[in-house]
Amino acid sequence: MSAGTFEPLKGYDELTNAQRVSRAEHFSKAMENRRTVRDFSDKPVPREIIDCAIRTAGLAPNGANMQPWHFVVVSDPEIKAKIRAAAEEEERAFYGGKASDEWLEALAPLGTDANKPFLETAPYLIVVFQQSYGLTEAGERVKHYYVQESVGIACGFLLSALHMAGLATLTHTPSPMGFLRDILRRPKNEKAMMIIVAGHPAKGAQVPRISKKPFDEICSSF
Ligand code: IYR
Repeated sequence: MSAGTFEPLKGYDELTNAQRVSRAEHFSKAMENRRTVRDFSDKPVPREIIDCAIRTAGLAPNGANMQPWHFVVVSDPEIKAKIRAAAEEEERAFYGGKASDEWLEALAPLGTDANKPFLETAPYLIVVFQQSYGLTEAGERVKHYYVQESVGIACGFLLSALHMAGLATLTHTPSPMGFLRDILRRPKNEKAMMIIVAGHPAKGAQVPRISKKPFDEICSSF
């Protein structure tokens, strides 16, 4: 076993506490406006925003720095159409009997159904894959750790980056998602975790009126 090499920590500028508080508040306010959007416009988005946001996602803390993720950016209309067709087939099964009544009742206020036109309308689909294990060039397996946690955090970074760049996002999780590995020809060590739809909202887009739990319900202190 060899010990790692170390370098000085950079980037924690000397801010005053007032500046730190102000930054925290600004970020929180900006994130307050992020909503899951289901009504997208086909207005184009510069690809560099998507790449930059994915670079941000790749900075997420993760198990043993294995970076157990892969992001596939889909803008090709034919591939989007294939993904939409396969997702809608799964969703029809979900809404048509697979989902429990309790689950469907929980979803009712969101107004979702098996139609997923945004999978074709939005300019970009980012399909996030988790790598259950790594594969060396020689085809040997490398163990990955805390895969779901790591990829979940990366998705959070990605959603925040896209939002801060002014784009609307939607986390879409057709279930099961095996078709994504086939359509996008990903290797067997990868499993799709979610599709992040990114673009501009349609003009006049509406979102469900939802409330957030009060702070003292989501946080306690000792
Ligand atoms: N995957 C389905 C159902 C769905 C499930 C949950 I939990 C949501 O928060 C939203 C939707 C769909 O995308 O419609």
